[in-house]
Amino acid sequence: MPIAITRGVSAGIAACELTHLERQPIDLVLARAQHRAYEQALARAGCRVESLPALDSLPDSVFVEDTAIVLDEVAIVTRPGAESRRPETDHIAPVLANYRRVTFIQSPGTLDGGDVLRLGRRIFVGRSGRSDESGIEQLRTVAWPYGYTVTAVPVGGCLHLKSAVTEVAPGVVLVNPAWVDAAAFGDVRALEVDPDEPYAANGLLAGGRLIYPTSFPRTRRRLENAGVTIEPVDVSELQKAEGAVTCCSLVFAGV
Ligand code: CIR
Repeated sequence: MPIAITRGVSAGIAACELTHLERQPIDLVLARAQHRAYEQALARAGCRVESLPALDSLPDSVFVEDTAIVLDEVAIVTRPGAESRRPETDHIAPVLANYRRVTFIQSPGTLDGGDVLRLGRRIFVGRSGRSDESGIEQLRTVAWPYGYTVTAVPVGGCLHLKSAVTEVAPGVVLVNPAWVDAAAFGDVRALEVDPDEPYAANGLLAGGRLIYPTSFPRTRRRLENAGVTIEPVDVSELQKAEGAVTCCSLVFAGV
């Protein structure tokens, strides 16, 4: 059974990092209800959800994806590009130690899990404002002995690589071509987001279905026409914090 690690929404989320969005008021009660519904969607998809307590002094800590990369063989705790987010990693490392050997990205390298897209044994890392050459090289050093390739990918106009591309079915990616060139991913089928929905490329594949925001109906139609089964979630409040659906969990194979 896959494991999905999540963390409750911080009471301090209003002070989250923002790069491409204007700050808007976030309804904490609604954000927490939406987050619980997201956890239920993960459970319906067949995951065992390990829901960690909110960390009220760390505004972005609901976005656990950025704190680690969990491969079948090893977990790599990141060193997030935003300084305010670095203390989050102290809270994820002991949890992951229950499942995997844990390694750490070391200073001065930076790496956000949101920049890391794994397609089988191929790992792609966005060269974004959050992840640098040293972080990418350190990930490569840990992953290559297990047979993974690690390829840096230029990404622009968005926060992370996975703002621009995610896997929506085996061998199928959903991309915003304005932010990343799908040719980087080689032999995959690439679907494009609707041009009116630039933020629509982030979906979370779990248990054969795609956990996907309700806010992108045009792209959703494209996905359904391509045969993708959608599990809809409303994450409007987390989107105001520049979050999406992959960022709120770490999903990996159980042991
Ligand atoms: C940040 O800027 O770090 C947060 N406000 C949003 C992080 C979203 N994470 C993700 O897409 N993996």
